Amino acid sequence: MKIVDAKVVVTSPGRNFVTLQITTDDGVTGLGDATLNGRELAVVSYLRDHVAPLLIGRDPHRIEDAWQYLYRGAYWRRGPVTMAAIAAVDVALWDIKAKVAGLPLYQLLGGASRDRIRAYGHANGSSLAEIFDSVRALQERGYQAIRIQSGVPGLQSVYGVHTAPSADGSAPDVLAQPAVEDWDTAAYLRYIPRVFEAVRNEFGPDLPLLHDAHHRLSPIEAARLGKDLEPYDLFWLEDCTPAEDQEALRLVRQHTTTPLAIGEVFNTVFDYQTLIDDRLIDYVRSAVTHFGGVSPMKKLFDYAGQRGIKSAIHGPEDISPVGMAAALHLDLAVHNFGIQEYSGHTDLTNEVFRHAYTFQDGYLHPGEVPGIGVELDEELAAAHPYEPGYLPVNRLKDGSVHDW
Ligand code: EZ4
Ligand code: CO
Repeated sequence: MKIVDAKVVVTSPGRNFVTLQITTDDGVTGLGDATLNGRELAVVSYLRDHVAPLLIGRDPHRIEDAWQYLYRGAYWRRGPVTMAAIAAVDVALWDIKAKVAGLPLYQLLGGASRDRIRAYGHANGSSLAEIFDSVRALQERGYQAIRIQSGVPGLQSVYGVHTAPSADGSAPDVLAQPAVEDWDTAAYLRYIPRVFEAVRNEFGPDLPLLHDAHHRLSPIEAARLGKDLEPYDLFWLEDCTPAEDQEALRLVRQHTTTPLAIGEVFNTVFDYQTLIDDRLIDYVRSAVTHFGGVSPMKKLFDYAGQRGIKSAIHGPEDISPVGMAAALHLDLAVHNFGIQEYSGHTDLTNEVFRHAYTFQDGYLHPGEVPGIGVELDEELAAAHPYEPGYLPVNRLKDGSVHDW
């Protein structure tokens, strides 16, 4: 078998998605997600200009060789653009291999280790009443684990808190110019424990609750938040400190028993080396889409599992259904699965990317269709072309930029 075509499709059915479609001389196609929110076209160029020409004529079955060729062969390694591009190739080749085998991808990853995949959803609100309503709405959709993001008194707009809900219950956080949000760590640290106290009182001790600090705290601030949240028994505190600094988590770890999760902006195993070796975290949060694909994610989970650390693949709206499907095949197969983030997509997105995976009673399943189980509707994709978009930026009260 030979690769005869590698096409990059950019579509914006509400938000931008970048998809690689590889075709073989037998007419088999494979899809890979390469969406890098707010920097999409950099990956498009990397794939179109630098990767696609290298794929033509290759044997699609040699997935590991293609991965090593693109990773080591470029000389310039790592980084989100490179690793999103490599991820799309890796997943598209796994899709092809599984289709040729006539098996859903999870069967090639060792088969199912579980029957279904527990998901968590995103609740949010600018008041406690709004948060409670949002939790109830998720429970009605079946969710059995819920992330809570709250507005903070005195702040105009805070990460994860949406004012204008759209079809899937979220609001676009992507604008043509970066929105400027405000931030005050002291106000946040004072307020968030009160939110979790209220949510626990309202919903009882059994509901798993999560929270994302989105890389905004210093180590000592994160340590304080972790301690203050201990009475409310969080499933995890996510991304508490800026992700570049693995040593920061050591200080947090020394002070709190609140479980820690990190990794959505990581792109290789080297970002985790200290964190895993020294057991500084409980969950690895990378996305198949940003970490070089299914192949390195499987290796990451096997490595993390040796330290009792579990998987928790990143699954926001800006991971396309292609990236989500790839994640679900891994989730079903790996033994040390923890939880899967899942917000769902708009109806239009689900039409552009028709998928076999399902969500029911709070649990996901990748389905039994050979490959990853996603079909791209190219005509509908073309009807919704790329729209420039940025994530917001954060500024403190004195006007200086803070982590968003
Ligand atoms: O802000 O994917 O846990 N989920 C997250 C996401 C990220 C977006 C950035 O593109 O933190 O909502
Ligand atoms: Co996050």
